[in-house]
Amino acid sequence: MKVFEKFKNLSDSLKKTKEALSEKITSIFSSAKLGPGDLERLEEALVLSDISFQTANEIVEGIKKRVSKFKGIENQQSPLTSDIIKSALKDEIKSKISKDFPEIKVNNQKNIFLIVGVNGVGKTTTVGKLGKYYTDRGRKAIIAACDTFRAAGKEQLEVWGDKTGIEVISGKDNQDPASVAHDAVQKLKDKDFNLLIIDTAGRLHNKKHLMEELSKIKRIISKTSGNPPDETFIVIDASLGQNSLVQVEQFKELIDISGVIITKLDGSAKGGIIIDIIHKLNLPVRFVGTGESVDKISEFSPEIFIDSLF
Ligand SMILES: Nc1nc2c(ncn2[C@@H]2O[C@H](COP(=O)(O)OP(=O)(O)OP(=O)(O)O)[C@@H](O)[C@H]2O)c(=O)[nH]1
Ligand SMILES: [Mg+2]
Repeated sequence: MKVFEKFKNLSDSLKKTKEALSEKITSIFSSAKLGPGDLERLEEALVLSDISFQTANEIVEGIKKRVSKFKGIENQQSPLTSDIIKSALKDEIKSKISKDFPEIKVNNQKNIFLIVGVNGVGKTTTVGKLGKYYTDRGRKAIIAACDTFRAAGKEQLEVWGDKTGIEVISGKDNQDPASVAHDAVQKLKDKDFNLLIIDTAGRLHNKKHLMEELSKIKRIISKTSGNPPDETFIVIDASLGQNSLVQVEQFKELIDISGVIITKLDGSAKGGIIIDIIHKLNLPVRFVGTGESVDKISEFSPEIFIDSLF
């Protein structure tokens, strides 16, 4: 496998975020030499690009530290060039998102991924895409429809099964989703499969019974397979910006989340939240959804992210 195939479409899907960000910062960097208010304006521009106030502030403070000659800006002696500030900005963001996270847990074992998140963010689509992604890379994947709550929840996943040729484990309408999870894990154990990806119904953190249902699914997975899911990925919709950050925080309080998948990056200018997810929430961003069709998924790379934005 060529390395860059893992990151197919990542750069393209950041186009809107890049345009929005550069539109906001270009005027700041348009003069060759920067004046005293420029870093304040830069901070505002970062906030407008859906980076949280706290992180934007830290980035600007970091730039000040990086640029040893910064005093020159403040008293307007030997002012810094925009190139220096731009490269300090890039380095500062890079340092915030380049963390030593472990690899995604796909190994020689039979692995299980649980996919969670609020309504409509792109969970089912992502399960279909991930099934294909890993099948293309030699895994023997099955997918399970544990959304027995929404009418047509399982049919939607079955369509993905038809599209990709991947077997779908599903139950009856309104069947306890934990029992579907049990059947799926049993199939993973008994048959020649080595990756199970489980779709779940959309839910809000404040719906207590739905969150308990999720805990039950996790418990049944652990009991049936002997281990908790290898990965529990929360899916968020990039177009919701900082709101999706709140969703991750709320889910994180109730269940263990091991990584984040960001969908609809192709249609959003709010890719700046990626910085907060990694820096503030200390969670890896594992995949991004870059369109509706089956191959529109990419692994995430901090280096490509930075290089695409600046
Ligand atoms: N442009 C774009 N659209 C996406 C992407 N991922 C999902 N979608 C669209 O988002 C919509 C919702 O996707 P679903 O997969 O049904 O979302 P869900 O989270 O399973 O929804 P519920 O099960 O109702 O909670 C669909 O129209 C998808 O085609 C993406 O990466 N890019
Ligand atoms: Mg769904």
